[in-house]
Amino acid sequence: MNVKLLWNLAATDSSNDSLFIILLVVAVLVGAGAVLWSKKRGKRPTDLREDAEKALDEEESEAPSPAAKEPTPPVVATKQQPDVLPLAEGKSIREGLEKTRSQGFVGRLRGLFLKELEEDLEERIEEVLLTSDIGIRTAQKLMTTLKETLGKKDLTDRDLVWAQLRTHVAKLVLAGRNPDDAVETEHPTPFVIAVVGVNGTGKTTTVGKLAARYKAEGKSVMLVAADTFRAAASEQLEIWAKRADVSFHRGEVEQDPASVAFDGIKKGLEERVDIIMVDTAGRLHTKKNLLEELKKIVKVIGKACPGAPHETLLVLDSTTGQNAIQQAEIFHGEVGVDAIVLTKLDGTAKGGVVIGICDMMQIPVKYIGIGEAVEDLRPFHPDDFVDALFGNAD
Ligand SMILES: Nc1nc2c(ncn2[C@@H]2O[C@H](COP(=O)(O)OP(=O)(O)O)[C@@H](O)[C@H]2O)c(=O)[nH]1
Ligand SMILES: [Mg+2]
Repeated sequence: MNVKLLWNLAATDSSNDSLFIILLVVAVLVGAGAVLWSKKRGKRPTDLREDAEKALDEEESEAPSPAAKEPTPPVVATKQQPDVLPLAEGKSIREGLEKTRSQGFVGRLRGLFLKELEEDLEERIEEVLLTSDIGIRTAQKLMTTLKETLGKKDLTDRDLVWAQLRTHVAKLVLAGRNPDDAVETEHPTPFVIAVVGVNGTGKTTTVGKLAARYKAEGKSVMLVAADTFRAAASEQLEIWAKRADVSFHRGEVEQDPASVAFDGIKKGLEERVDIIMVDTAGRLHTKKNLLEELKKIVKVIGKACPGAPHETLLVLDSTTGQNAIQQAEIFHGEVGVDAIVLTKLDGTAKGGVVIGICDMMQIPVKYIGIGEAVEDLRPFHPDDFVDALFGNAD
């Protein structure tokens, strides 16, 4: 429509109606023009800004990031972690064994002697030993030796009985130890340790604590998370690796645990670490196929590094008492166990199980766990153990 025509119309017709129509037409024309202009020029400024931001985002996500250029290496470099755990002195072995000392068989024996001496003391001692967590066979052995070394009369002599018990227990817990153990021997490098045991016994915690211990001794360590059943298990080990400032290898989700162990050991060989520890899943000893899988892991470890594992460490939870002995028998039968770690002695009065395990298995107990802190995993020294239990009879 012509603007001049409109103007003439307004000029010739002075009525309000025509003025309203003219204004309406002008408004429509201006609006349509604006829309056309905006279409021609592009989008609204706010749209444009949003689009620009989106494009930038896309560009960023498409640009090869440094991480995307190379596949993320499975080994987590932990060198930059500053919070390396120092090995504090921690509680004493005696404090860690307090429950066994006061409430367990040692406490019960002590109780017998604190009371008025009873006629049937011999039977009472026997009863305490037989119902303790030492285990029946070991308890019988202890009782027989006591009777042989002490006459009936001496069995009522508190100091004599105590001294004899201490001597015999000290002999039992030496079982399986090589007299040369005290001598520093040359280990192959890397020294590969397979850590096995039932779920929840404390394998991962033990691996973490050992890593911190080895690191404090100046050794380089690689931890391998071959427990692929739960993602949380690998994460738990990774946290320990970071805290101890050691290398770590985990597999892909649902990767075969044996192949994770293989890759981890190869990685450890490449990094030339001193010690490689393979943490495994809690193979329920009652499930045959799971034990078969554990055997496969052990075999594959040997393929990755001939002669490995140089040590198969069985972790047992001492709070399970006699069950721990049963587990030891089964694991030893299936994969062969070189040394035992008995955890959670701080939380139980069943510390007598250490004596039963040593006697029944004739495998050295190498470490004991007396708490959750890093320093609470202690090398097992038979003398200290016996001292902590029987020392200062009062
Ligand atoms: N009190 C105490 N707790 C421990 C000890 N060793 C391990 N634990 C705890 O036992 C639980 C199970 O340990 P974990 O290492 O996950 O067992 P895994 O399933 O065998 O790997 C964790 O809560 C640990 O902190 C110990 O010596 N004393
Ligand atoms: Mg675990």
